[in-house]
Amino acid sequence: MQDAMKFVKDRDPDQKEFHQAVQEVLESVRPVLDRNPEYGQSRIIERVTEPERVIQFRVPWMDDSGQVQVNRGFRIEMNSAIGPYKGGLRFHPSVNLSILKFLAFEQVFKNALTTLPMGGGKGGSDFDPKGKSDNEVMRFCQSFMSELFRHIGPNTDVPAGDIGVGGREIGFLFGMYKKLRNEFTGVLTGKSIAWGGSLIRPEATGYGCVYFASEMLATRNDDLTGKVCLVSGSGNVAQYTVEKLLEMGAKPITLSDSSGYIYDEEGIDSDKLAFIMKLKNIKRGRISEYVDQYPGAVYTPVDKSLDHNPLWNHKADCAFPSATENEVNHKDATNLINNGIKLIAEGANMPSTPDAISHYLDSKILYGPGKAANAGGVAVSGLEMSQNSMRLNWPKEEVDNRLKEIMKSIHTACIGAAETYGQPGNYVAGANIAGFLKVVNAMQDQGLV
Ligand code: NDP
Ligand code: 2IT
Repeated sequence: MQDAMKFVKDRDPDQKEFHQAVQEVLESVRPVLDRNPEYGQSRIIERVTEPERVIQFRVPWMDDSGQVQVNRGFRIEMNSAIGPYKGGLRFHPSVNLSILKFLAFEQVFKNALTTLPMGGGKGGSDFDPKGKSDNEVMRFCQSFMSELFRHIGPNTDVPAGDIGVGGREIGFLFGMYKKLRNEFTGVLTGKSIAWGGSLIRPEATGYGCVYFASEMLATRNDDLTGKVCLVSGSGNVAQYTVEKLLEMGAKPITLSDSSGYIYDEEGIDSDKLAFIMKLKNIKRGRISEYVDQYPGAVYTPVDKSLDHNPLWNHKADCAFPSATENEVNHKDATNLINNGIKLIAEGANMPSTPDAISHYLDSKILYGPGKAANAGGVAVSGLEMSQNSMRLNWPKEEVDNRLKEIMKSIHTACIGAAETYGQPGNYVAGANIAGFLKVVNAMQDQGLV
């Protein structure tokens, strides 16, 4: 196993986020490899860590002032053993091969956990939609799709949203794909309900994460009623996490963006959430504006000189990191635990650093890693694909019930795999082992391809 990690690091020494994601999975699946020498013989680790295909391309576009801009576009087609490549597109200045390979690698096992037939992929661009006009975003999306279209398709690779890619961007991307291919197909998910989308897809990641948290709490005869919750981010995942928490009778007290966070001691109720949704999704404003509207709340700007994020240092029962990778470090984990946190459920991908995760596991709190807890988004994307294939739309209740069942079955799979491999209650080991087994067994069946 150390050889496999060395193989991965030597090949791409600079891809530290990718190494972090691989290291975590390898540590979890060690007992699986020990019990099943055939995986070593077929060099399954070296194969599963190597993308099937990496596409990188130039994305030229013209801004509103007539200047030519040049961004980079990517699509990592990581693994297609159990279905077409599936995973989001991220538009953020931090996007590079390491970030997208970590996300694609996580996606492979997450998608396997959903029980639906989806392989794993991820893509995006270093384009920053912040501060851009709708027309600039449209021109960028059209240029991006004018290359991506030749690599994707409803049975090949089905992208969706992620950071910086929501309904607006999916609309522009879909329009260009349709024009170039002269085909109306389910090639992207997260589409508007009026033209092929699924009900509950916008809500799915946040709702799913809260359903997963409820399942975890139920193992300790507990539930979300009255629980004080810390939520980070204020985008798609954070918003619908708060919405479902409120429905479950919990009390969310924080939200953030990359500039700072708000703390509302009285709780972010549904009126306040409606304000946030309008602020973030329509006005594309900043979370700091919350305190202008609700002066009882406190806004704290990011202070890069601190060794911790003060958002994670409020007394609370549950935490839902829902912004970005490595946003909870060891010091934050210590603060959370010292303040009596009972549960952490990750809406974001890899939001906790490896030493934060060790701390959670040592302290025996309930910890739901992203690839299990946030799988509801891609699960409903899978349901959108099914509906598109049938040319049907399921009612809201049906999609929501299927989402609930899927989150329940992911929870059961995690618990089962963790127990089988001697680590009861460890959802990291459980998620990694259950996802890994499904993917690598399919790879073994399909030969050396
Ligand atoms: P959005 O773009 O809707 O929102 C992202 C939020 O996170 C914003 O509040 C943003 O603040 C904040 N954020 C982004 N980057 C950083 C950063 N570097 N530092 C601090 N804050 C940051 O994205 P989503 O809500 O869709 O995604 C959030 C997380 O959830 C990501 O990790 C994503 O991979 C994951 N995820 C998303 C799924 C989905 O269906 N959308 C499914 C599963 C996981 P700002 O506006 O300042 O950038
Ligand atoms: O990280 C993720 O699972 C997503 N961004 C959703 C991917 C999808 O295809 O819906």
